This record gives sequence, C-alpha cells and structure tokens, in this order.
Amino acid sequence: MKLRYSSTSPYVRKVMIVAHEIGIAERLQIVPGNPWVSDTDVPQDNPLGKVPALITDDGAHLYDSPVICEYLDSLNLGRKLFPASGAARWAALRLQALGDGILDAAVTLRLETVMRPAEYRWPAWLARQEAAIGRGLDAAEVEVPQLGEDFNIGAVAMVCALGYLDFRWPEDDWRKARPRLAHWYAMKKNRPSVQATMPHD
Ligand SMILES: N[C@@H](CCC(=O)N[C@@H](CS)C(=O)NCC(=O)O)C(=O)O
Repeated sequence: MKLRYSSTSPYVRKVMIVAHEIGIAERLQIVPGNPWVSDTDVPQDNPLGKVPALITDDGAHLYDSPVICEYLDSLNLGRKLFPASGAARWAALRLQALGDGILDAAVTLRLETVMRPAEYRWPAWLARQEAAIGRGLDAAEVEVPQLGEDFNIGAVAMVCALGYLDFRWPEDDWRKARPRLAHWYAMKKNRPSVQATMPHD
C-alpha cells in the first residue's frame, strides 16, 4: 500500500497513528506529496488534491483520512479503533468529527495567516476560525470522560488536533482553561504511536 504523505499534515498523522496502533506501519510505502506546489502530482491519487490518499494493494485510491483510517482498521483482526456498532460507534465517530473539525479550522487559520498575502486577509474570517477552535476545545474539555482510556478513532483525531495546535502555535496556551483535556493529552502523548508520528517540518 502507498500513502501520499506529508510530515506536517495532521490528517496524514491520523492515518499513521492508526497504522502504528494496528501494527501495519511497515506495510505502508510512504510517498511524500506536497499539495501546495504548482506542479504537484497529488491530484493523480486524490482528485481533491489533498493528502492523505491511500493506494491499496488492489489499486483502489482511498481518501480522506476518516475513510483511510477505517479501511486500515478493517484489515486488523485485533482490537478495533472503530467500534463496530451501537452507541460506542457513534460516540467515537462524533469525537473524530470534533477533532477533525478543530483541525479544519486550525489548518484554515494557518493558511490564511501564512499563505494568503496580508492585504487580502479578512480579520472576521480569522476570528471565526479562532472561535471554532476555542469552542471545539471547550467541548473536548467536557468530553474528556468519554475520551477516556479507550484509544479509539475519536481519541486519535483529538490527539492530532492538540498536537497540531502545539506544533503551529506553541506559544498559545490552550491548556490553561482546560486542565482535564491537558491531563488527558499528557497521558496519551506517551503512546508509542503518538511519539512515532510527531509532526515536523
Ligand atoms: N478532510 C481531509 C482534509 C485533508 C487536507 O485538508 N489535507 C491538507 C494537508 S494538511 C491538504 O492536502 N490541503 C491541500 C488543499 O486544501 O488544497 C482529510 O481528513 O483527509
């Protein structure tokens, strides 16, 4: 299997954490792809031009990160990161949506401030993203008991969201007003899959 990869993408990191958790990281052929350069070849593997994209051994092209993560989990006969059914499944998927949503706002914020020329920036749009991140983190603070001990796909997405905030805005202290989430993250950070996938430029 080939994974279109970027070391800074938190969505790629979700896939890599899942791969490490289920013991198939070695089976992934990492193919770096920069979706932002003008001559990028990422659209050959994902028409939306985004990473991650997975090319399976059967030649299927899979995207986006929720789909790829669930596909990898389906290859695993052991403990599942995606609960099969019932309340546990909806809780895990909703937490994944919360983590991914924080990421969507954070990545938008980063693009708006790093890539968009200053004269074209729209402060109200930046404030909207910041507000979404703040509300998402506040919701996660309340959800900590649900995040709990079970390291499912919801926890994977939340770890990637918090890791991305630390990576891009190390000076911002999201922890101060969210002590339970900070404690939860400090515990999860020690997992080998999380340590092995720390973002880097
Ligand atoms: N919903 C997608 C988001 C993927 C995404 O936005 N990836 C970024 C890199 S962090 C990208 O490739 N962006 C290129 C673009 O938006 O054109 C997922 O979960 O995989």
